[in-house]
Amino acid sequence: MHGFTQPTFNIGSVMTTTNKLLLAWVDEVARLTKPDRIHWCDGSDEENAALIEQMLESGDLIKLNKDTHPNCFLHRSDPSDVARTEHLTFVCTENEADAGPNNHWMSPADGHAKVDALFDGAMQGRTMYVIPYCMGPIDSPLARCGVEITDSPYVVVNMRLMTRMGQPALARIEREGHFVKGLHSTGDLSPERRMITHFPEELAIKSIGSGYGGNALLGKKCHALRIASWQAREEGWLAEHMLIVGIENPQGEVHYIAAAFPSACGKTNLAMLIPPESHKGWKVWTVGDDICWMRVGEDGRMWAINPEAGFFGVAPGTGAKTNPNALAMLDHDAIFTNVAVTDDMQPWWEGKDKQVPAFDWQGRPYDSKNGPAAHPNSRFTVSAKQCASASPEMDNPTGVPLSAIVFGGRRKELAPLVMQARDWNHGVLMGASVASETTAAATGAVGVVRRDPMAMKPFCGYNFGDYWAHWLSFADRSDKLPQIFHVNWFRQDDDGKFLWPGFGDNLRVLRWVLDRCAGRGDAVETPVGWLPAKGALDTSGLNIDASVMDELLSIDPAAWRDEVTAVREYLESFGDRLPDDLLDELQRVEKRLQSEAA
Ligand code: GTP
Ligand code: SPV
Ligand code: MN
Repeated sequence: MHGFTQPTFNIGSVMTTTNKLLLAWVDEVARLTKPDRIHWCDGSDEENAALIEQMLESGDLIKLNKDTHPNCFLHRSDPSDVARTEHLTFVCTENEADAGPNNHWMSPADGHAKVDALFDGAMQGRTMYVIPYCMGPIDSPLARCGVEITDSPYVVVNMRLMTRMGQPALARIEREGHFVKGLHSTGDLSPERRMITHFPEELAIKSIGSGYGGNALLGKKCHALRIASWQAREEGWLAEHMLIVGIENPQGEVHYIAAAFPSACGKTNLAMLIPPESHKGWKVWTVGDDICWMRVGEDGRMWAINPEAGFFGVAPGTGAKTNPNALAMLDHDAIFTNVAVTDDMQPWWEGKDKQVPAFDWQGRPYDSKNGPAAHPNSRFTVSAKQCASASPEMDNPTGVPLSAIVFGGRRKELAPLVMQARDWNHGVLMGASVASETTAAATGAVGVVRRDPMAMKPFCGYNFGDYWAHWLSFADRSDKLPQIFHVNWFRQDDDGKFLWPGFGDNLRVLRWVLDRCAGRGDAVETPVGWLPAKGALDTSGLNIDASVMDELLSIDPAAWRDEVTAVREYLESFGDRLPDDLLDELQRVEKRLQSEAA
């Protein structure tokens, strides 16, 4: 006997629910996890203030300088809990092949048994928070609701910034009668007792042992990508690891682009870019910086929404030159995780400014011998409303129409600055072939090239073979699909210096992309795709050698033949789930590369 008594519910004044499913699930979870209290989150300012007060007292949050950064707080996570842990992330499907070789698999029975054993009594002495949330504009047919149960007040205050959380979400859940169930506990933070499990057939998530980002804010990667990608396949849409950005030209026309880059490879930066000096009259609108849900509309175009309401962005590298829009939104009402602080308690990270850090991300007096002051995966959480470039379309229930889809990776070599796919199927192959150097966003080695198809390697909730077949199926649904491109901002010279200035100057590349979508923009054909013709990319006002541009905008057929061999080996590892059309497409690229050699 645990001496367990039914906790008192604080429903009543503001929050209550008539949804029997939700009540029964909350009750079932309470019986398993045995919290001292249950709190239904309404998302109000008062609730948020009380939680922050409580975390300041417990030391979970540290107040930052109230003059330079009003309402900003620092959270230092456990030093063993600073990034997503992909080796502890599981997709639990009845049939192993449905999860695919791209996921760690467990049977649902095994998954539940293992994770429930860890949840048994996990919330003793703690408060259990029930967080109803909506991913996407609250009145959008593309939006989907979930409920996260957690014992972490840090998760509650982050979910409030990242999602539409509280009463309106609960009202929608009651109207619709269904929701994604996400159960989370920080447990004892021991990596040995950490598991992030997904049950797509039950629309359920159970995550324990981590308080960090994508492991704990279940609306984000767990729901909006792993579970949603599964739902999207069943329902005929796409849930992707993509930013959404609107590009306004001097004539006042706005065109939208969605772009998939792996974690810490430039989505937030591209979504908020500020045009270079030479680009008077251009403006960039941020619709989303991490996740995109899209479907073909009645007009045949691809329509996209950002299911999130805030940004959980990489801090290091965010500076006045690189991403001024991001820097400006971080001087009030923001939560920082694992950044350093100056002696007057301003948040600090490498690349921010010339100030000197006093304490590092672990709270130790800063000493360069201990490595960077801010953790390389330190992050900020902030409401999207604080972004100066936030698009008014962010709340549009129908979303925005996409002109282009861009894939990309972080590659020192090989991949040119930009190339265009010949058609949709070739574009799907381009996406499926993406490789990128690993970053600090996940635990493990950094800088190792790995395949990261569509930037979804850690996030696709089902077999990649089926996923590519789903992508290919869109070719039959419409003849007005976006054009597909591939970019690489990260080419380096022999000294490890970036060849392309990146950041604001990436607009030059997006302009060529949009020109191509409009049937303009000069291009040359290569075996792997269309590249900008000489002079087609506007480099006015840019101090860059012609020889560097040549290097960025050419391909090395011999290196690409090796690449394509590696791509074939990778794709074939998906066996009979690999769609024939994708292999046919690959074969066409191989043939073109061979005839180049002949
Ligand atoms: P997640 O939030 O992990 O999904 O990452 P993200 O794709 O949004 O990456 P983000 O924009 O935060 O960029 C990650 C790192 O790449 C930061 O340190 C940036 O400064 C750096 N970066 C972004 N864009 C560029 C670029 O165009 N060139 C170079 N050299 N670095 C860039
Ligand atoms: C990523 O790793 O791609 C992120 C951060 O955007 S997390 O929320 O931790 O997934
Ligand atoms: Mn991401």
